[in-house]
Amino acid sequence: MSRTIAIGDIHGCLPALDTLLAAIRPRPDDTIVALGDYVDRGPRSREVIERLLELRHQCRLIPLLGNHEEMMLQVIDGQSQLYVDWLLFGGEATLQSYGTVRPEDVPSSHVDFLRNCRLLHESQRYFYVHGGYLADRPLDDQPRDVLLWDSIKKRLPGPHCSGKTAIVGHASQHNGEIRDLGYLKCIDTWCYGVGWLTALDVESGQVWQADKNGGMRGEG
Ligand SMILES: [Mn+2]
Repeated sequence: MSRTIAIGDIHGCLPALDTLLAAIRPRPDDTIVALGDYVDRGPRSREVIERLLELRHQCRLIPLLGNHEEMMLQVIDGQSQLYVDWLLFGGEATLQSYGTVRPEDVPSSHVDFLRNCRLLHESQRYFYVHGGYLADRPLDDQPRDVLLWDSIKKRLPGPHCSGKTAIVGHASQHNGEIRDLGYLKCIDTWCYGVGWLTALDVESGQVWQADKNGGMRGEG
Protein backbone atom coordinates (compact mmCIF):
# COMPACT_ATOMS: atom_id res chain seq x y z
CA MET A 1 0.00 0.00 0.00
CA SER A 2 1.42 3.35 -0.96
CA ARG A 3 1.19 5.99 1.75
CA THR A 4 0.84 9.76 1.75
CA ILE A 5 2.69 11.28 4.68
CA ALA A 6 2.72 14.96 5.57
CA ILE A 7 5.60 16.43 7.56
CA GLY A 8 5.28 19.68 9.51
CA ASP A 9 7.59 22.65 9.99
CA ILE A 10 11.18 21.40 10.40
CA HIS A 11 12.99 24.72 11.00
CA GLY A 12 16.53 23.39 10.86
CA CYS A 13 15.89 20.55 13.32
CA LEU A 14 17.84 17.82 11.52
CA PRO A 15 17.84 15.19 14.32
CA ALA A 16 14.04 15.32 14.46
CA LEU A 17 13.77 14.84 10.69
CA ASP A 18 16.27 11.98 10.71
CA THR A 19 14.45 10.20 13.52
CA LEU A 20 11.12 10.47 11.71
CA LEU A 21 12.55 9.28 8.39
CA ALA A 22 14.17 6.30 10.12
CA ALA A 23 10.79 5.41 11.63
CA ILE A 24 8.80 6.00 8.44
CA ARG A 25 11.27 4.16 6.18
CA PRO A 26 10.04 5.80 2.96
CA ARG A 27 9.32 3.49 0.04
CA PRO A 28 9.46 4.34 -3.66
CA ASP A 29 5.65 4.39 -3.96
CA ASP A 30 5.17 6.66 -0.92
CA THR A 31 4.38 10.35 -1.28
CA ILE A 32 5.83 12.68 1.32
CA VAL A 33 4.37 16.17 1.40
CA ALA A 34 6.66 18.52 3.32
CA LEU A 35 4.67 21.53 4.47
CA GLY A 36 7.44 24.16 4.28
CA ASP A 37 9.58 26.11 6.76
CA TYR A 38 12.58 23.82 6.42
CA VAL A 39 14.95 26.62 7.34
CA ASP A 40 15.46 29.32 10.00
CA ARG A 41 15.47 29.33 13.80
CA GLY A 42 16.88 25.81 14.33
CA PRO A 43 20.62 25.26 13.80
CA ARG A 44 20.93 22.87 10.85
CA SER A 45 18.97 24.28 7.91
CA ARG A 46 21.66 23.45 5.34
CA GLU A 47 21.61 19.78 6.31
CA VAL A 48 17.80 19.68 6.37
CA ILE A 49 17.77 20.78 2.74
CA GLU A 50 20.48 18.23 1.95
CA ARG A 51 18.32 15.53 3.50
CA LEU A 52 15.28 16.61 1.48
CA LEU A 53 17.36 16.54 -1.70
CA GLU A 54 18.35 12.94 -0.87
CA LEU A 55 14.78 12.02 -0.01
CA ARG A 56 13.74 12.75 -3.60
CA HIS A 57 15.56 9.54 -4.55
CA GLN A 58 13.74 7.40 -1.99
CA CYS A 59 10.10 8.35 -2.57
CA ARG A 60 7.92 10.92 -4.28
CA LEU A 61 8.69 14.15 -2.43
CA ILE A 62 6.39 17.15 -2.75
CA PRO A 63 7.97 20.10 -0.97
CA LEU A 64 5.77 23.12 -0.30
CA LEU A 65 7.09 26.63 0.08
CA GLY A 66 6.89 28.16 3.55
CA ASN A 67 6.96 31.82 4.42
CA HIS A 68 10.53 31.40 5.69
CA GLU A 69 11.68 30.02 2.33
CA GLU A 70 9.80 32.84 0.63
CA MET A 71 11.72 35.40 2.64
CA MET A 72 15.05 33.62 2.16
CA LEU A 73 14.51 33.57 -1.61
CA GLN A 74 13.58 37.25 -1.65
CA VAL A 75 16.85 38.09 0.12
CA ILE A 76 18.86 35.81 -2.19
CA ASP A 77 17.17 37.47 -5.14
CA GLY A 78 18.50 40.83 -4.05
CA GLN A 79 15.81 42.38 -1.88
CA SER A 80 18.49 43.61 0.48
CA GLN A 81 16.05 45.75 2.45
CA LEU A 82 14.69 42.46 3.83
CA TYR A 83 18.12 41.14 4.90
CA VAL A 84 18.01 42.34 8.53
CA ASP A 85 14.34 41.37 8.89
CA TRP A 86 15.17 37.88 7.70
CA LEU A 87 18.15 37.56 10.05
CA LEU A 88 15.93 38.47 13.00
CA PHE A 89 13.21 36.14 11.73
CA GLY A 90 15.55 33.14 12.01
CA GLY A 91 17.72 33.61 8.94
CA GLU A 92 20.81 34.22 11.00
CA ALA A 93 20.81 30.56 12.06
CA THR A 94 20.30 29.53 8.43
CA LEU A 95 23.28 31.51 7.18
CA GLN A 96 25.37 30.17 10.08
CA SER A 97 24.53 26.64 8.94
CA TYR A 98 26.10 27.56 5.60
CA GLY A 99 29.09 29.13 7.37
CA THR A 100 28.48 32.55 5.85
CA VAL A 101 26.76 35.88 6.33
CA ARG A 102 26.21 36.30 2.59
CA PRO A 103 22.92 35.02 1.12
CA GLU A 104 24.62 34.67 -2.26
CA ASP A 105 26.82 31.89 -0.80
CA VAL A 106 23.87 29.47 -0.55
CA PRO A 107 24.61 26.77 -3.15
CA SER A 108 22.60 26.89 -6.35
CA SER A 109 21.29 23.34 -5.85
CA HIS A 110 19.65 24.53 -2.64
CA VAL A 111 18.31 27.70 -4.21
CA ASP A 112 16.88 25.62 -7.07
CA PHE A 113 15.21 23.32 -4.54
CA LEU A 114 13.57 26.31 -2.85
CA ARG A 115 12.47 27.78 -6.16
CA ASN A 116 10.78 24.52 -7.12
CA CYS A 117 8.71 24.31 -3.95
CA ARG A 118 4.98 24.54 -4.58
CA LEU A 119 2.38 26.76 -2.92
CA LEU A 120 -0.26 24.04 -2.73
CA HIS A 121 -0.67 20.33 -3.31
CA GLU A 122 -4.00 18.68 -3.91
CA SER A 123 -5.16 15.07 -4.00
CA GLN A 124 -8.60 13.53 -4.28
CA ARG A 125 -9.56 14.03 -0.66
CA TYR A 126 -6.94 16.40 0.73
CA PHE A 127 -5.11 19.59 0.05
CA TYR A 128 -1.90 20.79 1.60
CA VAL A 129 -0.75 24.36 2.23
CA HIS A 130 1.82 25.93 4.51
CA GLY A 131 -0.28 28.66 6.11
CA GLY A 132 -3.94 29.24 5.38
CA TYR A 133 -6.62 29.37 2.69
CA LEU A 134 -9.85 31.11 1.86
CA ALA A 135 -12.70 28.67 2.40
CA ASP A 136 -14.95 30.00 -0.37
CA ARG A 137 -12.35 30.34 -3.12
CA PRO A 138 -11.30 27.55 -5.50
CA LEU A 139 -7.94 26.00 -4.65
CA ASP A 140 -6.41 27.22 -7.90
CA ASP A 141 -7.41 30.80 -7.08
CA GLN A 142 -5.97 31.31 -3.60
CA PRO A 143 -3.98 34.45 -2.74
CA ARG A 144 -0.28 33.70 -2.41
CA ASP A 145 0.05 35.67 0.84
CA VAL A 146 -2.78 33.72 2.44
CA LEU A 147 -1.22 30.38 1.47
CA LEU A 148 2.19 31.39 2.83
CA TRP A 149 1.53 33.75 5.72
CA ASP A 150 -1.97 33.26 7.15
CA SER A 151 -2.00 31.51 10.50
CA ILE A 152 -4.97 29.46 11.65
CA LYS A 153 -4.19 30.85 15.10
CA LYS A 154 -5.12 34.32 13.87
CA ARG A 155 -7.71 33.57 11.23
CA LEU A 156 -9.28 30.13 11.38
CA PRO A 157 -10.88 29.23 8.04
CA GLY A 158 -13.99 27.12 7.80
CA PRO A 159 -14.23 23.95 5.74
CA HIS A 160 -13.04 24.49 2.18
CA CYS A 161 -15.78 24.60 -0.46
CA SER A 162 -14.16 21.70 -2.36
CA GLY A 163 -15.06 19.41 0.53
CA LYS A 164 -11.40 18.39 0.80
CA THR A 165 -9.59 18.15 4.11
CA ALA A 166 -6.88 20.77 4.66
CA ILE A 167 -3.46 19.73 5.98
CA VAL A 168 -1.57 22.82 7.15
CA GLY A 169 1.51 23.87 9.10
CA HIS A 170 2.86 27.28 10.15
CA ALA A 171 0.69 27.81 13.25
CA SER A 172 2.84 26.20 15.94
CA GLN A 173 0.70 24.27 18.40
CA HIS A 174 2.51 24.87 21.67
CA ASN A 175 0.83 21.93 23.39
CA GLY A 176 2.62 19.64 20.95
CA GLU A 177 -0.60 18.10 19.69
CA ILE A 178 -2.02 18.06 16.17
CA ARG A 179 -4.94 20.46 15.93
CA ASP A 180 -7.63 18.32 14.35
CA LEU A 181 -10.88 19.99 13.38
CA GLY A 182 -11.94 17.21 11.04
CA TYR A 183 -11.96 19.42 7.93
CA LEU A 184 -8.54 20.82 8.84
CA LYS A 185 -5.48 19.34 10.53
CA CYS A 186 -2.56 21.51 11.61
CA ILE A 187 0.59 19.46 12.16
CA ASP A 188 3.04 22.21 13.09
CA THR A 189 3.70 21.10 16.66
CA TRP A 190 6.57 23.50 17.49
CA CYS A 191 9.62 21.35 16.91
CA TYR A 192 12.13 24.21 17.16
CA GLY A 193 10.60 25.10 20.54
CA VAL A 194 9.81 22.42 23.10
CA GLY A 195 7.31 20.49 21.00
CA TRP A 196 7.66 17.89 18.26
CA LEU A 197 8.22 17.46 14.58
CA THR A 198 5.12 15.64 13.37
CA ALA A 199 4.60 13.28 10.45
CA LEU A 200 1.06 12.16 9.65
CA ASP A 201 -0.04 9.33 7.38
CA VAL A 202 -3.17 11.09 6.18
CA GLU A 203 -5.14 7.97 5.24
CA SER A 204 -4.35 5.68 8.17
CA GLY A 205 -3.99 8.45 10.73
CA GLN A 206 -0.66 7.04 11.94
CA VAL A 207 1.44 9.74 13.63
CA TRP A 208 5.17 9.91 14.28
CA GLN A 209 6.67 12.64 16.46
CA ALA A 210 10.26 13.44 17.39
CA ASP A 211 11.78 16.30 19.39
CA LYS A 212 14.55 18.55 18.17
CA ASN A 213 17.19 16.35 19.78
CA GLY A 214 15.92 13.36 17.82
CA GLY A 215 14.01 11.69 20.64
CA MET A 216 10.97 9.77 19.45
CA ARG A 217 7.79 10.52 21.33
CA GLY A 218 6.65 7.59 23.41
CA GLU A 219 10.12 6.05 23.64
CA GLY A 220 11.68 6.97 26.96
MN1 LIG B 1 5.62 29.41 8.65
